[in-house]
Amino acid sequence: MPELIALRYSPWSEKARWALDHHRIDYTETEYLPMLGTPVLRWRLGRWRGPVTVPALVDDGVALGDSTDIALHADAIGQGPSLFRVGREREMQRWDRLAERAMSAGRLRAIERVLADPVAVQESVPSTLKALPGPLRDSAVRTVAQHLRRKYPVDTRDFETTMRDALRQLRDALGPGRYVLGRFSYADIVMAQILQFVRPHDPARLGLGPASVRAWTASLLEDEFADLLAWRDALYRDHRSASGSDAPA
Ligand SMILES: N[C@@H](CCC(=O)N[C@@H](CS)C(=O)NCC(=O)O)C(=O)O
Repeated sequence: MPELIALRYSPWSEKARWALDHHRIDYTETEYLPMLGTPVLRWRLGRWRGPVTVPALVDDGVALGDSTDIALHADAIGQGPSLFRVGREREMQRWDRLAERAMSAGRLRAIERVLADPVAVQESVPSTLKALPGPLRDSAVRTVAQHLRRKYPVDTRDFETTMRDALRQLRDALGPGRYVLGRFSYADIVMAQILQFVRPHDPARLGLGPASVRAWTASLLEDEFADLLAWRDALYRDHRSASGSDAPA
């Protein structure tokens, strides 16, 4: 059975999970421990140089270390309608790149805000480290957060400009419709994920506590993009049930 190595709360992992669930693929999920889990991740991917990230999917000789590659693989082996539109590959890549930029800006902001709030730091302790004494647990979270900040530097520190630009493009693309490319596709999934950094959807499922939700939320953008938050919530309702699979058409 395919194994997804993922970070429970990460929007990148959710992109892959959503595509796998959409195609009704059975898989197991292993929680990745940032930094400490890197040697094992390298071994699972057979990749000894360069950065390795999650989500990663290991499936019978196939080792994929990128969320979009996992979604394409799910499309190839799974059931149900494709999430990729033939002839619109360039547009899809453009949305994926736009989402990547917005999520990277969101991640940097969220990391900094978590580090500034001791309660959010405590909430971020992975379950495998919960048994450590308090100060050690907190310093483990801080070390990992600083590692992530160094590993994923972003061009712009201006979260709001980057996010606002991406969200306006999303709004224009949707127009009066429901889907970025006319029908439900991977472009909707990736653009829904950027809204995690405006207001996280279903934080309990992702293991995000209240202080972490506050750290991730951008109240200034919440009102301005209330229509897109409603769009995202409807997308989850109609295309991703609690068990993960799409609701019946
Ligand atoms: N382009 C990659 C980016 C994935 C990515 O940025 N993953 C982050 C999620 S926060 C990660 O692996 N962080 C933990 C680490 O780098 O150790 C993808 O789409 O899969």
